[in-house]
Amino acid sequence: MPTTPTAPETGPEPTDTRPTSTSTRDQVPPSAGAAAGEGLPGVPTPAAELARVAAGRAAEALAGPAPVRLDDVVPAPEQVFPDPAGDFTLGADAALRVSPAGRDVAEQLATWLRPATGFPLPVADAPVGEDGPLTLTLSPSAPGGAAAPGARATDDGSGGSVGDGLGDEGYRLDVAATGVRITAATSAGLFHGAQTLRQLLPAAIESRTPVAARWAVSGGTIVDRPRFPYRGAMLDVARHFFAVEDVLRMVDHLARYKLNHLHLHLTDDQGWRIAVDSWPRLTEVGGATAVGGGPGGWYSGDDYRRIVAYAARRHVTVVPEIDLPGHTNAALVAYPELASGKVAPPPYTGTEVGFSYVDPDDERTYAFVADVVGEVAALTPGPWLHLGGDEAFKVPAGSYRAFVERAQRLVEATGKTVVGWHQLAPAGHVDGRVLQWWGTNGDDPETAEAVRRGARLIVSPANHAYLDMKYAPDTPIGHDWAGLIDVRRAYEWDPGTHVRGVPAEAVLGVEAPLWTESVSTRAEVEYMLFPRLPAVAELGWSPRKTHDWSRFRSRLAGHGPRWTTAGITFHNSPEIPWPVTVPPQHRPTDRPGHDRTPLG
Ligand code: TNX
Repeated sequence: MPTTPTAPETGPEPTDTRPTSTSTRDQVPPSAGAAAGEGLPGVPTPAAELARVAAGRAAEALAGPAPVRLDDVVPAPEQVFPDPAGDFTLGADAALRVSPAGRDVAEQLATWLRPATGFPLPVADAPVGEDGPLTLTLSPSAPGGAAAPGARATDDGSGGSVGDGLGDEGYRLDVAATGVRITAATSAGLFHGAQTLRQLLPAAIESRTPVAARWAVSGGTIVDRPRFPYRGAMLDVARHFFAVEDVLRMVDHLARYKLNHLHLHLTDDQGWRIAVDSWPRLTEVGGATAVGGGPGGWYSGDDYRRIVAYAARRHVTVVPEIDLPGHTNAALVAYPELASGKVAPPPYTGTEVGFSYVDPDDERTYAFVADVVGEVAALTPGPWLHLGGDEAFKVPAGSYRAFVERAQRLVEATGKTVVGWHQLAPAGHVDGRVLQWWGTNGDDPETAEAVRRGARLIVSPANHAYLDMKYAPDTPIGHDWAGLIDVRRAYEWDPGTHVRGVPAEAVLGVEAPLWTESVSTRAEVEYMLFPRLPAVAELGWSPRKTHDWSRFRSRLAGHGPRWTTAGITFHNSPEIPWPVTVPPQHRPTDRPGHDRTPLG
């Protein structure tokens, strides 16, 4: 049963007070003012050139930076129709007008925009059709909309044409000199449209304190909706535990880039992180350890509900994972009767895998599985429950299959849809079952066969989508067993065609897992996420037609100043042509104090 959260939402409140830069002056490459040859007719002298650049910059400082282009949004929108005559500037007296059902999204948008602008931005109900400077319209019959006359779509036709419905998550954003209107058929669509508008404002909008800037938005229309319905990231809270606030902040990161699922890897050898009332020692004993001997930790039912509710408000669905039958040492320490030898193993704080398992031949194991999945399902409003299933190397194939088939039915009985790592493939199908493929070689006949039997696929190729892989040999944290994953490698693959024999229609979407054997602070999490998370987000959201590495890297470059202003740690990858405002940042710990800076 879905559980309604009772506690009021308290998210990571904005507290960052560091000064920010607002001018594109900083975005001019150092060489931009370099002089051409001296004294030649028609060629400026160095002094004249410097004077010209200085005058240009002075004018720019007065006028404010050129607005972000509509086609600079990440992930790339499906269709973009620029209108240079339609630039809009947000003024101090602007109000947000919203159709009543969209009120919550309007309140969130106002919360993002108030700190930097210093504007009051009141939110008022508005009947459909009565536009103001910022209008959000939620209308179940919202059309994809008519394009501006003579406008040229960037769409390739594969994702539908202008005028089609916006679907469950699509939106339309119109910017004219008189105002901005966001239209959607669902509040998820409206929310994605609001995130797009946030990106179209100057990077200074991320400041937590008022900034004097011209809050200009490029004119034109965006009509946008996702390529895949499932776009996610995973946080392993078992190897190292992460506080509720850290998880909420990760939800904010996902939501910025229109990712809509947060998979929490809640249990593993090194720790059990979710309270199960009927088996209390799971957290009391099994929650007290972590990789490297750290203190561990766990989420109470209320903690977990708070995460789920915070995510839901941002249109992110939590996918809880209880990893079975392997990766269970913490559970065996707490309840030795679940171990095949009926003796508690020592707590495990190393990083090996594949040695532990619950006893598949003992009925008590199935009572345990039923209780755990029953309680976790009851705390989880989303439709998914992830059963793990990976690396149970010590369980013979026949026993493994029988265990998984029974466990799948126990999940089904809770009303949730089974998700599991692709090792589940040989087990019998249950309705709607989803496999998460994490291989490194797209030739996987067993997975393709499970798909023929009805399974759908979330694709997480370890050599492209694993965020715990190092960027480069000198990345201070992370693994390299699946290779190095720089930003280009994270971007250069296609979830629709990656696994041979699996048609694009069977692909539910894409997910980027972050395993945390070597990741233990919020800054380290962010360092591994950024800038690769936006690359994965774009693979999940944008039509294939927009895929273009050289455009992507330059679009992504503009996000560096946003992350800096928002206090988000990121890897200053040499592949991205960052504007010079981006400070050198080679290690996640380079910025003392940053780890404690929450984000709204
Ligand atoms: C494999 S991928 C695992 C995890 C490790 C990870 C490290 C998968 C389903 N299992 O247990 O943490 O590699 O990269």
